[in-house]
Amino acid sequence: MHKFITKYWMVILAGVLLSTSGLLALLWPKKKASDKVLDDVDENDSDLESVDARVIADALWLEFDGLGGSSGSKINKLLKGLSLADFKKVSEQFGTKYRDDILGGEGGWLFGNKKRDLIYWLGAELSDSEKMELRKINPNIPI
Ligand SMILES: [Ca+2]
Repeated sequence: MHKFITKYWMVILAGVLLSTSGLLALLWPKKKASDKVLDDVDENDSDLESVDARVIADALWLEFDGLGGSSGSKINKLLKGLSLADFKKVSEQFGTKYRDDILGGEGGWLFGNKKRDLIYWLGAELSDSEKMELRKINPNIPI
């Protein structure tokens, strides 16, 4: 038995870690899915014209679509001053787009990736420090 443990301790440890993390994932309280955050927001509370929401959504897409991450300062400029209702309008104009999470741009449909909404794209394109910066500049943005 002792020999067995010394020989396979890494395998045993990995097994224990895996089953523990699996159990934790099951028991952990579920965070509200990012695509549900805007469900209760009424876009009629927004004064942003649909055409302006469209312009912002298009500019965000232009920034996102490039390979790798986005420039946080450009994203911040686009989202500055938006209310949550404004953001919902922009998000609706943005719609959902395939993201290749390896290359960081549009794509990945070959690998069965899902179409992603604006909140997902923001989370994936910005680094942790850029997200912090965005939250500081506009705490309404739900990322
Ligand atoms: Ca990108």
